[in-house]
Amino acid sequence: MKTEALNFLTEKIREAKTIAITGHKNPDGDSLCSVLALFQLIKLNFNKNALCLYDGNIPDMLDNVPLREKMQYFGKVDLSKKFDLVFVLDYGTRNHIGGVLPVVDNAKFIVEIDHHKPECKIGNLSFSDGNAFAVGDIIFNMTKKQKWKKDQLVNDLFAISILTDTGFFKYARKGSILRNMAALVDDGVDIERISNLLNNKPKKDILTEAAVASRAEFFYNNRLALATIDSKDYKNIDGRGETILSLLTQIKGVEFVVLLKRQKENQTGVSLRSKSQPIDAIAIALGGGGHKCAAGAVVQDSLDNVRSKVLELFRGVK
Ligand SMILES: [Mn+2]
Repeated sequence: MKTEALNFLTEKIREAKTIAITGHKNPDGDSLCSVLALFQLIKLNFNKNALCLYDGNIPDMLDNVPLREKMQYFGKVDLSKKFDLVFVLDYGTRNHIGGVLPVVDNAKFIVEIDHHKPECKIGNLSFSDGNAFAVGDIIFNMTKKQKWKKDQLVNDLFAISILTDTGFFKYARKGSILRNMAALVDDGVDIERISNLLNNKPKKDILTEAAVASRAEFFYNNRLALATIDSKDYKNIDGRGETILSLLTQIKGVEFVVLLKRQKENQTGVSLRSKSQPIDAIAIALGGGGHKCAAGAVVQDSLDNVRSKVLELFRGVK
């Protein structure tokens, strides 16, 4: 992170009269909490208010995160307004921004902070780091470098970003993110409290997820587990079916987990997980993307067709 870029950013925040912050559609822990952490940092350090926008659904498990009430649904704001400064965090590609995209396109100045590959830069100023594990971690480093003031809310939000995007450190590949978390713990973050704050799923969710997992099919000598969320289940599941993925991944001998979601008659969501071998190429082949061992796509095709296509693609990596 270059000092000049950070100073330029500081200047831009100082000049801006109107600021909006957004993440990707259907925010996850990192997307939501990095938006809210930045909101609070701008308030504390620049005495400015920012509008926090989202599209899609915020999962119930994130209902208790600090400042959650600041998030505004894009459909309730004037999208034609030209903001002086718009931050786009953890967005992945333009397609992931959803209904907030007009606000980004109308912005006088766009700052992006992201950690996705491949890079699809849209900002006038970019803090994109494909090696970072969470956007919350990038903003934590920014805060440290700029010596911005932060409070307990910001610390908790950084911690939730980091914990959720690293799967409570399972995917942490560098010590730096643990050292940043250590600093947050020394600053008053209680990991057990945060973990309990996220145990907030509706009963129907967990029971549906368990039922979907129990109907999973197994292929290629039980190395691949495939679960299917039908339209009826889909309404009951909030978020991305992480419990299903986690349950199936725990099975001895299972290397790959595929979760197919019938979102519409001709639209199927695909989540892919792998214990070790990279599977991002499969997500890319389906028109999606993601990380090496956790990727996904939304395919405009029927569930049956996508199922055959995915099984065929896995034939090569089994
Ligand atoms: Mn993220």
